[in-house]
Order: sequence, then C-alpha cells, then structure tokens
Amino acid sequence: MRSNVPVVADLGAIIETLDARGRLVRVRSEVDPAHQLASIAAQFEGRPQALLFEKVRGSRWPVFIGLYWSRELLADLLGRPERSLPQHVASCIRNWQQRPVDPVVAPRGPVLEVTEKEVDLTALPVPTHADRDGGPYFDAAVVIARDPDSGVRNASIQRFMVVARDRLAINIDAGRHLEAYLAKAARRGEPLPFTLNVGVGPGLHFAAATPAEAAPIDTDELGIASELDGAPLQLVPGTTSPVEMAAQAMFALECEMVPGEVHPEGPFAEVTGYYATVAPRPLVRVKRIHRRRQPVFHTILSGVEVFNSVGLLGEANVLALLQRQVPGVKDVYFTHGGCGFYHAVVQMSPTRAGWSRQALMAAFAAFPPLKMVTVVDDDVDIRDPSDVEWAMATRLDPVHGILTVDKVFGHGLNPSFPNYLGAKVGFDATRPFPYTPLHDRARVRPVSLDGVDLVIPQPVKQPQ
Ligand SMILES: Cc1cc2nc3c(=O)[nH]c(=O)nc-3n(C[C@H](O)[C@H](O)[C@H](O)COP(=O)(O)O)c2cc1C
Ligand SMILES: [Mn+2]
Repeated sequence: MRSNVPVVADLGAIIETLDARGRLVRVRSEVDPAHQLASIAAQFEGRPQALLFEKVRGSRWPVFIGLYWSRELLADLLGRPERSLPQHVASCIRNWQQRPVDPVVAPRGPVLEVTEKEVDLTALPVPTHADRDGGPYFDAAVVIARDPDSGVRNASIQRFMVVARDRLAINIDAGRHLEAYLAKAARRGEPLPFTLNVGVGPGLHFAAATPAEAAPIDTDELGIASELDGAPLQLVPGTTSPVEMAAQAMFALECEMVPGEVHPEGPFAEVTGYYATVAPRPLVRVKRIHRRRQPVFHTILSGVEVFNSVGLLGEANVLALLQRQVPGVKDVYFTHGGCGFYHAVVQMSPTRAGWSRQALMAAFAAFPPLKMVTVVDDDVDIRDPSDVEWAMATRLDPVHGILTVDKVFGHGLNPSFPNYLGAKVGFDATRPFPYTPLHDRARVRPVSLDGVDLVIPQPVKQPQ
C-alpha cells in the first residue's frame, strides 16, 4: 500500500526515516499518558529529534510527538533548507491556487485495515498534557468536513477533549470554516458529519493549518496536501456519511455534531502559555473508529510545535500577500516570543518613503491573529531578536513610527483580546528614506580564517 505513496505522506514511513537518520528518540520505559508523557516530551522540545513512546500505560499503541518542534528536523525531512520553508510552503499554496490537484478517493487504504467493533476512546493512548488540563486531548488530528450546502470539503485542526467513551468536546475559534458549516447544518436542521484523522504527514497537517485568507471557504484546501507531498492526497470514502477519511492516517474517527449540543470543554494549556477557559462547547458523537493494524497515536506539545504549524503557514501566507502588494518585501518571520503567530517581523528594502508603513497595514490585513508587526531593513536578521531590538533601539521613531489600531478583531486565545477584541501595534523600525550614511551599519571586513595559524585553548574553569 505504501509503495506508491511518498514517504512524507505517511507517518509510518516518516517515523522509519527519522529512525534511520538518528532523529528518533525511543522511550522504552512504560509511561503514564496522564502528564508523565508530556513532561518527558517537554525536555526534548526544540531538539532536531522526535520522540516515540513505545509503551503507554493502558493502551496497546505507541505515541509519537515532536514532528514540528524543530524546523531543522522538518527541513531535513522535507529535503529543503530550513530558512526556505516559508517560501516553499507559499509556493505550494500558490500552485494550488492556480491549478489545484484534487485528492484521489480509492475504495481501500491503510486506515481501513481494522474497524473497531465498538467505539471506545479510552482504549486509545490519548495524553493529558499540562497540570490543569481538563482531560485527555486530541490536539494534532485533522478534521475533514463538507459544506452542508455546497459539498465543498474543508480541512482544519481543532483540539478535542475526551469526555466519554464515545464523546468528545471541540473548541472551534470564531471565524473558522467549521463554525460556518455548523451554523449551516443548524439552519438545515441536520447534524454535521466530519472525520477526525489522527497520525497524518506534514502535507495534510499544513493544508489543515492553512489560514482562511489563503484558502477561502469555497475552496477545497485538501489539494494543498497534494502540492506539499508531491503526489495527490489519497482519501477513502466515509462509511457512515459522505465525508472521506485520509487513507494514510493511523486512526480515523467518523463523528458528528448535533447543532446545539454542548459540553464543558477545557481547561487546556494553549500555545499562548495560558490555560484556555472552561466553557460549554460543541459536543461530538464518535460513531466509528478505523485504524491501521499497527497504528501510532500522534500528538503535539502545545508550544513550539504549534508555532511551527500555524506560525509557519501564517508566515508563508503573509509573505506571499506582502510580496504581491508591497514592493521591496524580502522575508517574514513570526517570532517565538510572540507565541508563533502574534508578532510578525517583516524584512524589506523600501523603494520610497511610506512603503514600510504600508507593509505594516498589509501584514495586519493578511493575518488577523497578528497583534504586533515590526518592519526592518534588509541589513537586519529578522530571526535574531537582538538584531531586531537593535533596529528598534536605533531606527524606530517612537513619535511617528508607531501605529496603533484600537478595537480590532484578534485571536480569542490571546488574553489581551478578551472576546476577540483588542488593540494592535505596528513598529516601523526602518531607516528614514532616503538613506544617509548616518544609518549605514558598521561592519568588519569579512576575512576567511583559512590559512590563519591559530592556537585556541580550552578555557580552564576555576572552582567557585
Ligand atoms: C496544532 C494546532 C491546533 C489548533 N487548535 C485549534 C483549535 O482548537 N480550534 C480552532 O478553531 N483552531 C485551531 N487551530 C487553528 C486552525 O486549525 C487553523 O486556523 C485552520 O486554518 C482553520 O481552518 P479553516 O480556515 O478551514 O477554518 C489549530 C491549529 C494547529 C496547527
Ligand atoms: Mn478552510
């Protein structure tokens, strides 16, 4: 089954590849999926290696984590230079926008190898991550749904709390396409079927994380996975509804939401570093569970893994839109201090006075969760926080270079946007245009160390 599918489209093949390249840490001891698993994983966060928990208490299946917590790891897997990832993702999205490659639906696929006789979510190794989390969470599974009116497919990632053997509660942020679908289902007086696909490759994961600004509601964003994978995404038909499942997923849950049915959901330690609050949120009925014969449960650690999913996609999209609208834009980076998607640093070489401020406004318009945007010249390393601060310290005019916009829609998980409403701030840290030598950056001449006779001692540490 696997032979005609690219490695990056199959999590099983990805895990084998990481293992062969010395990029898979195996946790052999039995671990508790409640808290212990995430605590161990947190100690490896950011390393260019992922983790496989081979024995998870109470379940037959292993747990995989860490695919997205290092861009070095991701770049190595995708065979691209690390810094070109946003450009690469942006060009895949652009190709999809111009000539979408539709997914292929085949009658069988690995995810249909086993269909469980009964739905029992407690048999799955679903981890409970942070101390105050309200329960075990699916936090990396891809939702596939269909617009109840038009039939267009949508992909997204939402967090799901396990609330019973066959029930989940879902968090759908304001403005998501799934929210619009649920409202349409309510108007039609129908339930909304969807599938929850656990254990997919980065192609489908990134397609699901592609923001609505790049993949509007009338488009089938599953085709983005085909671009990233380099081959059409494979689906299998649903068995309880017309909604398909990812053929290569490790597990696929066929689910439905009945409009109006809710259940308390939360708390959950979010990407922001804060707990999401408990509130009544849509209840999900799980109708059937399919899986591979030897599945691995995929989860992510809330934090850098999300910065590199939502953040990377946001970055790619802001870069693509800015390059279309603002001359001189070179690169965009979403900082980690900004939770991966609240602070964009834009690098540009302005062609006229005023374009840097135009870039500020365009960046806010391109990605609504942004709260801060900083624009710098092309002699500043946007991935180095000290260099960005240097530009602010020496080039920002606090009277004319700061733009604030009050009472604007933002990201609901950000505590400075209660009820999705708050203020945003842009910093123009570019040099005044036209440039004068006053703002030339002093540099030593680049000289190669080749052929320079050097004696470099190891410093001897003195006892304290
Ligand atoms: C790991 C991860 C977790 C996410 N969790 C949620 C969530 O709980 N609720 C939500 O509405 N969006 C969540 N998102 C963001 C959406 O999946 C993302 O914005 C997506 O583009 C929405 O799809 P849509 O534009 O089709 O609505 C998450 C994204 C990632 C990568
Ligand atoms: Mn969408």
